[in-house]
Amino acid sequence: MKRLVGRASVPAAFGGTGFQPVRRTGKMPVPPRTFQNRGQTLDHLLAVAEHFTSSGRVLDLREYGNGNVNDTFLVTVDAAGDQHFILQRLNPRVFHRPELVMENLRTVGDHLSRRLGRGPLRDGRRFEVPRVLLTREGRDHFIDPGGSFWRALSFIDAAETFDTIKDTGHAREVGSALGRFHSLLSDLSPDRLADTLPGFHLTPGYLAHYDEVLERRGVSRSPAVNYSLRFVAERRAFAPVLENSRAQGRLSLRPIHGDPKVNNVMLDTATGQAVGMVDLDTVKPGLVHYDIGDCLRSGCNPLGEETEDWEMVRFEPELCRAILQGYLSLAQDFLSETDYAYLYDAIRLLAFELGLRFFTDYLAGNVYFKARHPEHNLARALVQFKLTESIESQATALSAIIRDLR
Ligand code: GN1
Ligand code: MG
Repeated sequence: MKRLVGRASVPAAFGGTGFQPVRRTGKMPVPPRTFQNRGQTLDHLLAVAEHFTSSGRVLDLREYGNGNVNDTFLVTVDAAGDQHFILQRLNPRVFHRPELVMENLRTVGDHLSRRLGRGPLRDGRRFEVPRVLLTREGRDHFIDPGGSFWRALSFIDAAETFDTIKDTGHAREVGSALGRFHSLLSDLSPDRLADTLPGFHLTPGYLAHYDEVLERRGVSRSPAVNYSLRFVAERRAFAPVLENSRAQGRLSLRPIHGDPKVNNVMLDTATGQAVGMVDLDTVKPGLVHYDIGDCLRSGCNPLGEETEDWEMVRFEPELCRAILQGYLSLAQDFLSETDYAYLYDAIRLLAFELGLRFFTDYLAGNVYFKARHPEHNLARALVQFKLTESIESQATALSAIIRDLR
């Protein structure tokens, strides 16, 4: 977690003097992030935050985390109990039915409380996900006069997240958090969850959208763009690998997290053990392969997805082994032989898919992912394409790791 320093450091976008996202470690100085809620004043944000405080005053409000989609703030109050909470504005361009997102959060939260309420976990650990906080009027969200959808979540205390994996111990913890999450939800029917993001992680759909954007907007050529165009063209046939298997009934839908990247796993600050998962907006019915692939593409790239050294990006097989070990230590029971058969493809596909999504958004003019400069999504795409290449070049070794862990 970023340290709190007083209200003085108001993000530049809110008229403050300077905000530098803490995690960005690129070589260039980081310009202030562009906000999709630009124009909202700090006073407005404080007023929104106050709707979610049953008692106490808001002492501090600051931008939090590095999400690419929603606007997230950490709020500090002078209440006797929980002193921090997370305030978020859901991005309406991404979440068209925010009320369904809240419904899923409630369904998952209730299910997890029931499961965790049965007694301590076998390994004696705590495991938490954020709780939905209500407004003073008892609602799970607040719509401001401009129509923005706001909600508040509890803050998991004494825990922290990192943007990249530090070592194999950390990797095992990240994998185990996802394994725990899947295993705790394995008895929740996916039919109970709404599809809050139709098309999410359906690679053939992203490819069709890419074709449409290319056709509609054209593209100005550069070496990086040419590389990306070729990269996608050469992998078109691979894109439907998971969806075809699902259509054939070989893989089936389960509740998934949807975005289990490294910085969505909370680690206990004292022990380093995984104690929870955050960012549950993408929870929905899906293939566990999306989650496993996404967790690995995020966790096995030590340079991180925001690096500017894209040519140096590498998929680290020993981190992959450790993440899978952690994952399978808790999730082995519900994976079938067929599930295992698609794990390598899932690793390769999810890296490729995110690269395709970033590249498409660059071509479309940065309309989905927040971008700090016009080429930002192109740079992010190159990182994922390079990662995909590294995965492909280690296909035999990665398949052997999966076989060994079976
Ligand atoms: C987005 O907003 P954030 O950072 O939690 C995206 C994920 C991507 C991720 C890449 C709803 O997540 O799918 O993997 O960026 N979320 C959505 O960092 O599209
Ligand atoms: Mg997310």
